[in-house]
Amino acid sequence: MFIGGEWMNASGSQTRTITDPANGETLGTVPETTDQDVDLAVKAARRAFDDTNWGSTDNAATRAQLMRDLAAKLREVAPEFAKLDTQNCGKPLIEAEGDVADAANCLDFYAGLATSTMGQTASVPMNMQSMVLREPIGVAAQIVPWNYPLLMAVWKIAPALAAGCTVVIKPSELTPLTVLELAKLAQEVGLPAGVLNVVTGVGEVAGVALTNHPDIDKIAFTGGTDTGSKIMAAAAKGIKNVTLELGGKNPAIVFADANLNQAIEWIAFAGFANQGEVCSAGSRILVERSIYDQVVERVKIIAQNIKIGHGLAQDVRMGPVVSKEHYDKVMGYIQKAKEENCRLVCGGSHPAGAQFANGHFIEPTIFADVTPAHTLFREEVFGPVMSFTPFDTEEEAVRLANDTEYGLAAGVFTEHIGKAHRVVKQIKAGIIWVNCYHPTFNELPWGGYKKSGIGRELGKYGMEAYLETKQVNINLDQSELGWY
Ligand code: TXE
Repeated sequence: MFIGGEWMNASGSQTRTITDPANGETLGTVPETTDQDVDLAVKAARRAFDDTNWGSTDNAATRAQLMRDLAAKLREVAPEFAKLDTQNCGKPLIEAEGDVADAANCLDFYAGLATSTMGQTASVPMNMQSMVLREPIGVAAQIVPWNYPLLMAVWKIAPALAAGCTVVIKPSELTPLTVLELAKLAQEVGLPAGVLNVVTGVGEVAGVALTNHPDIDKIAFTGGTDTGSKIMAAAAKGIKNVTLELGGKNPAIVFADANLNQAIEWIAFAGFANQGEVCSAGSRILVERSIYDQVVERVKIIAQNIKIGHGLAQDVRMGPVVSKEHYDKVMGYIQKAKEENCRLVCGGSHPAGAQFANGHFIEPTIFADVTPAHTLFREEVFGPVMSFTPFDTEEEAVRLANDTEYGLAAGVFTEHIGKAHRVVKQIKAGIIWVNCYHPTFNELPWGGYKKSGIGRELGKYGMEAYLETKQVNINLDQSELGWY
């Protein structure tokens, strides 16, 4: 763990073995953090916030420089970080390389915002000079998942540091390695002790201790909706500011007038990128009936030709899912879809071959003729499993798209500009792609409607999540009050 600028083991001296989900090989061991360790980390972050000038406005340029230095260091060692994320969570190297590049850019983007946060002045009645100041919230507890180990951490660390907060971050117990490596780089560039602390360990111990700690001011979480609900309950007890980025059951609507050659590839990418372990994965494909069979068939051909394997191997575009537990969960959804008579178009099994024997691999899987009555239409699988559903009218497409308790992302494929805008306005989701799927930019807000979360990450919106707002009224009038 990295606490108060020092590397340490857990007080209980317990450890956890971290493995490669593609072959079960051991990658390392990390400390299994206890409540006591979390307390140490929060106290270190508290001291760095309360007793140093880290968060003050006159330190903003220094914060920005440190973040740029961290981004530069990360770029220097990008290949090692990409390799480590691939080994730890299974994603293809080409995706991990993109994640590391995005993470470095995210640090640079927020370095820019560190020195450009501004309050406001306001015109009010009475002879007052009124203004609104923005200040860092304080100590941020950040809990991140395993599907983008480095990138999700940086999406949280970067705006917090830029705002002047201090951080205790807990990576997923499955994928802590690149966050620990990032802390090493932070130490190398001279980030002051206590500003960034990393605790490893399971959610039920380290996560609970962190979200219940009285000395934190803010909780930011990305993960499953059930865990999000528990975290919100913990935040409610302490009246803590909370940001949640949760799951999705995201639709992509394909109209008959779409550019099909383009749409087909984006649709496969929507569902199968990162093994489908993406909160914004396009997992419910709604297709206008006249092109339905053709679209299902063409995406099937892509799915059957996706190269599966260890993410480090050449040309692999799908690795294993993250763990045995998650493999069983995804396989359980496939089994259920079969039992509920969804039509299996392709995949649905562990791929055959000795090279897959010790890994949590699942074939790219497509079910067709899925209706809102099916579990597959409603529940987030978080694996390489896509469902296809036909529709007849624009109204029906919108109704099906919104027929979910989630509202993170959606895709719309059409060459008709008016239709695209009409549908975009009606879909209740925080992120919508038209004629593409998944491109994500540091400049733009990321987050969901409905059960997909609360608040936004990225862009200036992501910075807002770490800033308090203070009104100040200065009386310019010299007369006495005359009230009593
Ligand atoms: O996630 P958890 P899990 C979805 C996806 C997946 C499901 C469960 O559908 O199948 O969630 O995955 C920490 N207090 N997503 O169980 O539990 C935990 O240690 C505090 C969507 O792996 O949400 C880890 O660091 N922290 C998603 C983090 O929460 C707790 C990404 C996420 O783990 C905690 C991942 C607790 N009580 C899964 N319990 C997305 N939105 O991208 C766990 N944690």
